[in-house]
Amino acid sequence: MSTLWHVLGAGSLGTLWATRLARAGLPVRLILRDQTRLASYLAAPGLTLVEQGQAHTYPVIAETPDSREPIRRLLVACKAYDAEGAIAQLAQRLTPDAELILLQNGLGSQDAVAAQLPHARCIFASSTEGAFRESNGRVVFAGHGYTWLGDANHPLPPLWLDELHAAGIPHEWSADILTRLWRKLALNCAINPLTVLHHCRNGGLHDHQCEVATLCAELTQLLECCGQPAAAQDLQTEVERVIQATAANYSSMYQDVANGRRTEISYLLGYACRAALRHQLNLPHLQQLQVRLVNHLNAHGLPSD
Ligand code: NAD
Ligand code: KPL
Repeated sequence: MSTLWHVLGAGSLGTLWATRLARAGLPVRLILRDQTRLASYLAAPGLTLVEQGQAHTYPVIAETPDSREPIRRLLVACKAYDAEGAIAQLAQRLTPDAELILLQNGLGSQDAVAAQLPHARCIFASSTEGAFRESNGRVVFAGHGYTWLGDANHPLPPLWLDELHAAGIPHEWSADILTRLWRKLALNCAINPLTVLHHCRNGGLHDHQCEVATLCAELTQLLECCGQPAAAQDLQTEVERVIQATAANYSSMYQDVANGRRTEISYLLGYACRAALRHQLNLPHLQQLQVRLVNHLNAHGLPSD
């Protein structure tokens, strides 16, 4: 009998994972924020995944954090700024051998969760899959990609990776998940804030090549100083490649701001600037970028933490 997959968060990635696991016949339970959200889910139960224009609905059972059932395997699919609080609510329900998969972008939230749960295994993930929520319970699979999973403390992969395989979730066990997360953080720091400040698609950064190059040089210094030389390698070339490959897209941060949603700044640029400060590293352009972004968010009535 397979272990029940508890999925925290019925947003884009949570639904993308829950529907594919359910489609493979694996047991899935959705954890919703509160009774109000549970009541509206129960009014039209099931999660819908739209893939290549085809919608399929899967009958996933939902509950709230205060349900009593023990949790052995938990996919944490909320935003980075919600992760610590969400886990605090569930801590009592986690079994002594519980495993968590943390899907959050950026850095900082994973360590905060792991520190709360010294006995649980926390597996960090970095994903290039793309999905967006069309309406409550309905998610569109927008970009095929990959999810790298890893555990900096235990090199051995968990046996349930087979279940991801069965569910058609493209993934790879990564011995250097922190390098992947740092590399993605650096890419996001070099691209996302500038797209917000210049109000442009990723490709619009072709007009700001000097600014991008200066940021890449400072981010390279930061990665090397933080013991992440592999994540620093050829960073500028990679950033330029991503800008080119995603030229027509709006960055995730641009979309958050455009839709009046809180950004994950504190786990991306904020994390980078705090790391620089800790290492007494002077990175004036990165720090100036953060000041500009915080001012921009404040001017738009959005939180800057
Ligand atoms: P989302 O906002 O679509 O979904 C998050 C969900 O978590 C929301 O439904 C929210 O209500 C729920 N939630 C928050 N706190 C909760 C709590 N205490 N209990 C229960 N539910 C709670 O976010 P997303 O786009 O799925 O992103 C999740 C993470 O994955 C982010 O860190 C994001 O950067 C990363 N990511 C997303 C994508 C994507 O394509 N959407 C791709 C790669 C990485
Ligand atoms: O991950 C991204 C995002 O928009 O968050 C890319 C496309 C790499 C831009 O930084």
